[in-house]
Amino acid sequence: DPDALQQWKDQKYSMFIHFGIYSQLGGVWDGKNIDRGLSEQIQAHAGIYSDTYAAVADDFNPTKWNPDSIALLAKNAGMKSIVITSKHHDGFCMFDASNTDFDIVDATPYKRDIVKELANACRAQGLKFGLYFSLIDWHYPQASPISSHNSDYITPEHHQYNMQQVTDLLTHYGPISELWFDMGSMSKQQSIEMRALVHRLQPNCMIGSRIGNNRGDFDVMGDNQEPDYIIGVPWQSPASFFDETWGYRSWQVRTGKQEKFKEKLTSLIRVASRGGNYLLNIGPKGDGSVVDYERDVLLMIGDWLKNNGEA
Ligand code: FUL
Repeated sequence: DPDALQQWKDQKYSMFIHFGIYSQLGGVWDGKNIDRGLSEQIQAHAGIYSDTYAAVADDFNPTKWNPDSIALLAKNAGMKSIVITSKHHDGFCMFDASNTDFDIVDATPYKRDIVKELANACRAQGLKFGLYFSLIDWHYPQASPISSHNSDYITPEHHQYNMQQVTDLLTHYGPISELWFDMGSMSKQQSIEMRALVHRLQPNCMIGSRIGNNRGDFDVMGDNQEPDYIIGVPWQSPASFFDETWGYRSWQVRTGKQEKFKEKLTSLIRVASRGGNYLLNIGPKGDGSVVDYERDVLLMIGDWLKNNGEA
């Protein structure tokens, strides 16, 4: 649908959220700050066994998670949509998956479907709602094992498993504006099947290029990458506050807010003026609260946009 494509392009600025049981660890394992790799991937970087890692879900109870205030924050920041991690590489589902109990409803004391409640909150604020979905999975036994490059092939069983979860996500959560696939290497046939499934269930759902094999509707740049050339297709730059992590890191050293505000606003303007979408990430804490620093910088950008007639 050309309208859906245009609407997606017109968003220009959106919120990315990395939230999962890794948020609970905040970049710390066994009393040590794990400074290798991104904190949402701590399972791999700290070398945690799958069963031990899965037990983190037993204590995941983000009672301060407030979908309505997150949606309001995005709106006040001048953003037009929210894209949240429905499943990251650790395989933990932030929705009620039909084919595993390793999810927010079945495996945690919280028991509430985070994807569903955020979808509703976004709709109430007039925001679009999209989903990040990791194609690799460190929990599913039939998937390729953890590797250093995260781009292993997807086994036939794992592909069916992912297809079922994408079906869940596209049938129980209302209109999904984009599906942000990540990592793994699907075969051409698998990418074709996945694309067909998404568009059969929701023809207006835009697919990110990390689905592989040129089967995306828009190009996703490298993490924190901004092209300095004009791209002929719709595109997006995913951005994190700091290069080191997307998921919450309790010991992150943060530069001054004013400096960060200028840096991120500059990126937003650069991306939007070249026709791209800027997808700026927040990493809420394990209790579900938003990091003050991130909220403050987002609101500074939102105020600037309002004062300059851009929002
Ligand atoms: C990457 C992932 O491996 C990171 O953990 C993060 O989710 C980033 C947005 O995409 O490829």
